[in-house]
Amino acid sequence: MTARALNVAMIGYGFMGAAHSQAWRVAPRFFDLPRDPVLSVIVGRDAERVEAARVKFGWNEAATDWREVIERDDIDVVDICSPGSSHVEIAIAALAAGKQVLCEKPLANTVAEAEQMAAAATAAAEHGVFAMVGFSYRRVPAITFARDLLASGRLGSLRQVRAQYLQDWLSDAEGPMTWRLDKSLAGSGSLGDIGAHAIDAVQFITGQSVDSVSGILETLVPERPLLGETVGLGGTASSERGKVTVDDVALFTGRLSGGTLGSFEATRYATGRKNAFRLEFSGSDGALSFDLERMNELEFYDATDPAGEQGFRRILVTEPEHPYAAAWWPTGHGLGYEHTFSHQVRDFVVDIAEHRQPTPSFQDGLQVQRVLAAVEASSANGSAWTVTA
Ligand code: SOE
Repeated sequence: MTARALNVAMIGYGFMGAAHSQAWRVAPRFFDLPRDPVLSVIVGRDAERVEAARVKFGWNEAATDWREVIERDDIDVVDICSPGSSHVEIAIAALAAGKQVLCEKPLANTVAEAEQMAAAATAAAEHGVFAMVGFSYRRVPAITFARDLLASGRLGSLRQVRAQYLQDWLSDAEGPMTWRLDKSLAGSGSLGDIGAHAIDAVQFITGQSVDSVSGILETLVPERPLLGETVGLGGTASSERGKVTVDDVALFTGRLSGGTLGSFEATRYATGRKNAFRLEFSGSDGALSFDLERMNELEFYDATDPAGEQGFRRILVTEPEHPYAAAWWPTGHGLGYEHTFSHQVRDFVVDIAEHRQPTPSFQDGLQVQRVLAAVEASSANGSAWTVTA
């Protein structure tokens, strides 16, 4: 039997628009889905550029007014891939119009916006209309598997967590401005863009929430050449300079609800580190270590092994019994960044078809937003610093 069509409208066509387009296209080819996603409408403000994106990413129609699109009866899902400043308005309007919503992370630019979104999502869920936030790394098989190992008690009691998200694409101080460096569009810098992933992954894997933090934020390069265009990662530089209004580096410590201590670092200035999202969990009976630059592997240390045989073992997370792996390639052939978005589509479609709240919910997104705000507050009031006597 052919699955009923699920008509998707996607707002935005930059980096995330490309990743989500691929996922909507590919997920139903590898997973048996209860609904069949149709790439119906791609939406952007610039008619010419959104039409070019439509052709490139394979959408049926292009449109420039998201308000008109979300009112259409033939649209089932609204997928928000535009900058953070637009999330609150689009998500709330889409939920009110009865559309299932997938929204890129971080959920919003402020806690107040995230609270409004979470309230709208709670109200909509009562009518079978659901909202999910796109913390796609939860769907890296090794990360899901780390969560499973921890939940099964293999690490004993968890004592410490280390999370680092290291990139270097801003390390050239003459690199151009992008919307990601403008607080009014992005909300924050490394903190919200990649630190949010670290917070979500730690909370997801440990099942604990980050309840208090002490942090410092720093902007290393305060001005950059302006771009001819403001949205997207590319563009041509002009001779004018724009002010960077977000953090470049975020460092913080956190206490988790179960008593575990965490240290966190998010930076786009880690020279030589391209997309090193590293997580380490130390427990009384074992430890786990992950690095997104080697995303098919999970290192596991079993402290109950005989002393002479102890050491981190490298698990290739590509066996059919590993999360998501059976749908793809034979053992050992490996997955990449884009697969996480296909897994996200798979889980989202299954949950909404079964009238179940998908995770992470907007409430989960709000929790991450509260942590981001707490780090900002801690940095602003300087409480992280004690001057050496
Ligand atoms: C998307 O999930 C995302 O967080 C991007 O917004 C970041 O810029 C990227 O580097 C990691 O993935």
